[in-house]
Amino acid sequence: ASSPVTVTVTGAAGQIGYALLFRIASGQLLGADTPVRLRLLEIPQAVKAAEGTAMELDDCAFSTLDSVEIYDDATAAFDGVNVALLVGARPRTAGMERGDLLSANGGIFKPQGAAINAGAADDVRVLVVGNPANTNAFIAASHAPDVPRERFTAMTRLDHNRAVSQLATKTGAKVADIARLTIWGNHSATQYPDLSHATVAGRPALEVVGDDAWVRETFIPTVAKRGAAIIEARGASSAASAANAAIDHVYSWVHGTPEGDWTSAGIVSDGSYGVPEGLISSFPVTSDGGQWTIVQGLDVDEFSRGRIDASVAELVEERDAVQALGLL
Ligand code: NAX
Repeated sequence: ASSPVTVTVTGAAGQIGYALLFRIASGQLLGADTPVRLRLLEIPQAVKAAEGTAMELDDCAFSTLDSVEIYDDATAAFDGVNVALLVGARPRTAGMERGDLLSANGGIFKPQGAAINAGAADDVRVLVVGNPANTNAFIAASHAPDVPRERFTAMTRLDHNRAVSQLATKTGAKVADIARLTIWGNHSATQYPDLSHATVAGRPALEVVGDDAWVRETFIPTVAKRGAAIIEARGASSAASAANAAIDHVYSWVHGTPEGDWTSAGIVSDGSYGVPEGLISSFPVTSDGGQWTIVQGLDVDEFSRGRIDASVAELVEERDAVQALGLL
């Protein structure tokens, strides 16, 4: 077996944390041959709950789990970290203005970015799950000037997986037959789930569906509003599916994406597809096991252009707002 990999999870005592930690510890994140040194970061009030989860992790007797440590200090929690999963964030509560939301999250992601800068391993990979995920990743990256910006990513894999599932159901195909689907832009209601390059068992998805109205009036809003539909049904936000998507994102990053296919991830823009350089936006991406690469050369028709531009405009607004608040 290889030497242990240090994985730090923030918000470890939250509901996504509870769905995520056991899968990481059991080897599903990095593989069955890679021992995991798990670190849980929480706020002081939630440390006791995290200790309870750590007891349960012990009780699983996972052969892949090297150790579990609990922290309420970011600098210590990220010292030597190889994979950082930033799940803990300040949710929007009733009556909260966007500025308040961004400030509260700046207060979390600024020090965490600085702590990653101070102590992370040279090969660190960061995934931000906590919302607003793209902008939180942008804030953290801005406070980690010594870490290459492309190591900071934001999760849109849950949106991607939701879109794959909706398309498979509509076409009667298996999920494994769906390829080349893309989520563009922000992980928010403005996101653009794009079927224009997707295939179903090798055939163009739009041809198989044969119904533009379904794509525009049902598919896109269903994917974009799925989070709200889950809250409505469960009385709590997506947790197991979000944890699953976080596992998928890191697994694809570390193990690579399959030949001929791609996935979706929020990564730093190099200016591709007219997305301003430096923004953390979702793109069609492949991984070679080391780094993400934006799939190049896709045709963007007028409808797609409008949808991508609208979501990217929201990312620009969020960036300008955090800049005005002095969070960068
Ligand atoms: P919970 O409220 O259950 O858990 C959040 C945890 O974070 C709490 O235990 C809290 O104590 C902890 N926390 C807060 N500040 C912290 C800090 N500074 N350091 C360490 N821990 C801290 O939320 P949960 O349902 O687990 O969701 C977590 C985040 O994921 C939320 O921001 C949520 O909006 C976001 N989501 C993102 C998704 C995505 O696709 N990118 C989908 C699912 C989810 O909605």
